[in-house]
Amino acid sequence: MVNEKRVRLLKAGNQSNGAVVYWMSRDQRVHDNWALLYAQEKAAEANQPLFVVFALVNEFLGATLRQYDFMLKGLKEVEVELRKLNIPFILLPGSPQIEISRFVKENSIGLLVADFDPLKIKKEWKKKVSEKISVPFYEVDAHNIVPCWIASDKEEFAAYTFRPKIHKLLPEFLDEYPPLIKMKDRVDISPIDRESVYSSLKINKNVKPVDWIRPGESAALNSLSDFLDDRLNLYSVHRNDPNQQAQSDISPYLHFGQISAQRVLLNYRNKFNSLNMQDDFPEELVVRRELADNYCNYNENYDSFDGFRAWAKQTLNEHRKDDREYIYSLDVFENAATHDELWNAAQRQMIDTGKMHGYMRMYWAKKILEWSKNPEEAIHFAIYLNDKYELDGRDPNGYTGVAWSIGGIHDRAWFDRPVFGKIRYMNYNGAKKKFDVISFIDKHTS
Ligand code: FO1
Repeated sequence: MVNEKRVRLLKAGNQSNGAVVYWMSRDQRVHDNWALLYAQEKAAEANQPLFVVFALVNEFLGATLRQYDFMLKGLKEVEVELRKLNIPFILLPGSPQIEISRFVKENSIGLLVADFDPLKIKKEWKKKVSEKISVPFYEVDAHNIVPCWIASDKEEFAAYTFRPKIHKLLPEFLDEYPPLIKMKDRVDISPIDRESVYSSLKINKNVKPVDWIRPGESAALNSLSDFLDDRLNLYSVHRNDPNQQAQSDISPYLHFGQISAQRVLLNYRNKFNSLNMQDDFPEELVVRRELADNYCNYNENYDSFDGFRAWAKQTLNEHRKDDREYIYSLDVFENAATHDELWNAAQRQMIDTGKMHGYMRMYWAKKILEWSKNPEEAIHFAIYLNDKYELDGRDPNGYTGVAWSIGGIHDRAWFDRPVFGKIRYMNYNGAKKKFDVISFIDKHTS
């Protein structure tokens, strides 16, 4: 059974005598998916068929061919895997508020389940769908281990205020997933004409797909076991060294929901037969990631200057008129053409691989603050570039990372200095103390 605390009713309604639909969006996987498990429970209770639908939008927050390629290959695997369980998967191109509500009506669907997502665009989609349907509409947090609304009912100040809440609740929610069961009868639906759907996408095709990572649920599980078996010790020692392949590299899979953080933590715990939440990896995977969902869920200005805390706004405002040694346009940043070879190398790594190293992301964003006309422009540039080139762009983690770097969200005030004010400063010399910047630059200088 799915823990009821993972579920909340978005819209009441009378469940009619029809199939149950899981509207898949954030959690694009078949196994380890609480939203799909809950939808199957409801279908079994009502003795009704179960459909999974995915509303495919033409352009999602600036996503390019790079991200759509990764996502669509993952969805292909979802469709094949669901068919083995007699669960039809339907791709609905177009705007979700129209397509989902139309699907519910035309197929006299009896109940609708969606997965949780703190982003504004997703809340808007759900609001519009709620207004057009009259059947019960549930939302399940299939992304977080501790459901976002259970972990905290407000915007948290920092990791140290949030961590104890997560640690206390984790035992209740870190439970094993039940298996998805095969539905008894096949429901045949017209196969998806993928080619026409894909060709109708109006996306920027200049940002090419990457080839270093295989998309999809099974590749995600393989990548996890490789990491746990071969690279975990490297991670704890070298995770902040951009020259080592020491990061887990599962963030693209987590972003598209091709693997669940709960599966990752369960496998991590099984490997050690115990779970020490003080370790770096669980801290990053659970506390930091759920804190990002908390920030985006409870602060609708998560992607702008207005979302910053009063102290940060004040200090940045005090320094608006400071001399900027360099001021770069978006074009100069995008083309990695600043005066700083380290910054340029990080930008090229992101353009070439779709994944900038975690340590470099902080340096990269903070330098955009230092070399932009004002903080608003810095945030815009950082989000634009991150979402255009990162595989895991358009994610609460990304917005929170930019807000931390440029607006000190979840960080404390530091010593006052030009441009940054009390926002934590990072510079080339600091990076040089941490890792071999010359070889990082050589590696990423085309
Ligand atoms: N979610 C959808 O429901 N439909 C889409 O067509 C869609 C496209 C898309 C493209 C790039 C990307 O990074 C994310 C995309 N998402 C889409 C959302 C994604 O599934 C995640 O829910 C959010 O980006 C993270 O919260």
